[in-house]
Amino acid sequence: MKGIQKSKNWWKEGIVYQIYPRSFKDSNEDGIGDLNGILEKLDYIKSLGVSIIWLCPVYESPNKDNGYDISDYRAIMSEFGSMDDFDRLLEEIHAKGMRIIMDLVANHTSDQHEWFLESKNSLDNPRRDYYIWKDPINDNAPNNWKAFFSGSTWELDPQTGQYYLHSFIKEQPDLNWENSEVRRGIHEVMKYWLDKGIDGFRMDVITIISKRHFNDSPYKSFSDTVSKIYANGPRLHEFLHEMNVEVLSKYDVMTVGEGPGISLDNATEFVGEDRAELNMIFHFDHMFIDHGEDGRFDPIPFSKKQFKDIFIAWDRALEGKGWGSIFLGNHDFARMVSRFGNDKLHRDPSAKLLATLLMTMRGTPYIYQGDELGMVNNQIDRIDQFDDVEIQNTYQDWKNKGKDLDKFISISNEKGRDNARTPMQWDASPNGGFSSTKPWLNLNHTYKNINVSLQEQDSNSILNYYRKLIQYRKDHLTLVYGTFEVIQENHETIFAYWRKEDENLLIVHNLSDDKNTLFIDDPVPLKIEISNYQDSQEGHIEHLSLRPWESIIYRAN
Ligand code: ISL
Ligand code: CA
Repeated sequence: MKGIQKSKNWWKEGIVYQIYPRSFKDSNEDGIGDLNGILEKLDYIKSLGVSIIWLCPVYESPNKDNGYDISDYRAIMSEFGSMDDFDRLLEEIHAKGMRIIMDLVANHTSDQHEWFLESKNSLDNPRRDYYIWKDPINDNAPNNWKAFFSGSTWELDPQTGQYYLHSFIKEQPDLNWENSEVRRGIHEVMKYWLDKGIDGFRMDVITIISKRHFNDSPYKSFSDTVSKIYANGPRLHEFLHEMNVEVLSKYDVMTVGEGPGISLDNATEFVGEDRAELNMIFHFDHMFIDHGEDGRFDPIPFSKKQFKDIFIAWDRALEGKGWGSIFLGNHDFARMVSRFGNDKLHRDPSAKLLATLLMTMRGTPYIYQGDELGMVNNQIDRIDQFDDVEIQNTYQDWKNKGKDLDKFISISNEKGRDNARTPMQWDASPNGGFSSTKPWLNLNHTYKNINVSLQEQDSNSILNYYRKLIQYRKDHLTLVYGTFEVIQENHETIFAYWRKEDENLLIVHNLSDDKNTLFIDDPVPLKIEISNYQDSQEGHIEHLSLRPWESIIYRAN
């Protein structure tokens, strides 16, 4: 078989666990998760069997966007601890045989970063050109661009009379990557952390660092503006290649690039083996499956067939050319079991099915904290109980436009980012074992029934199912390097595929609240390896009848 799928690598065999530090574990009773909290829970993380930790931003930040607005790339946010705490955590992670990757947020900084403070100081400041400044046009913003979290992408600086570009909130000014000093500055930041010994980066909205032009967007829909104007600018791949040559190629590290605008057609430009850019990317085709023209607050229905087709198409696009990343949730989306499973009638089997999908498709699996417990979406009734700046800004926008605000709250409960950001549910004690004081964001209402402590005691729990699956993936490298061959591709709800290499594994999932039957051509004797139901069918099966959300890993002899 061809190239990339075969070449062995730790980041292909690895399983990533994503930590949102603010919500993982509070060690000093201020209601905010921190680095020492993560240190306290390293044995728990290790017990999952995962091998790579992805830490969301922990750098110094005014926290307008929870750490994605960085004011000093070389310092730790004081709420999270100190550089000594970080160094100890790094050492312990390595001592336990795990690795750690960090978030690199390089499209923008905080407006409190010294580069920006200097840049906005005067028109002729040496760092003026570190950011993107434009003159007003007819006393107005330079163009009609909309920011990701609503409003214009332009903010007027009264002191110098120019506007600066911010693709996200106004406290996140975009860096000017055309300036080689900016690029060198970011390379130095990367080296600083890599020289400390970290094992790689997840690169935040890396697809939008090269700006195409600054003309009006002719597109009505925001997603078109993003994919056709903001993302994939003319020098993007040049910048990524340069970063690889100058920095990444000198270390044994992994990289995963994030951002809108990555599509089936251009994916291999980022991860093609011959490109020397990135190892992996996060595309959003399945994550935006329910986004209408106006994005997440304009939700649309989707079918299970669409969902499964996206994974099939992506495996084909990367086959032999690049390596995939498999994820169903992160800190930017609602809980995966609430979106793609059924968190009411079938929470247990559907959470286990989605876990099986993560561990058996081709690509490196990423688990988001709490998903290993089957954590579900939250239920909030008042706007002031939300933290997320995206929710707050969009609420104001709806309010100004006279739109239905009750509907907005209900969409935020279903789709908003805060769902993923409530504190980790460790036990049933008053603050869920996360902290001894009131947490920065209220716990999800389910924490008394869904928590680590309860699931540790139950050999059948979702948590223990994750452990079993992870161990199985580590013992069966066919799940990493084997082929991916879909059967009965047109089935509306059953997703079934072979993974073949040293052994032949058939994985079947019924993505449905109903029973469904899979017809197997050329049946061979099948033995159950892992199943989320008792007494699943095995043997010589022609018609495989699957119960709601039943998911089975078979081995053929
Ligand atoms: O998730 C998205 C929209 O719902 C994507 O369009 C987009 O890639 C995402 O908003 C970018 O997210 C990343 O950068 C943001 C930060 O707020 C997110 O937490 C981070 O993951 C700005 O740094
Ligand atoms: Ca704390």
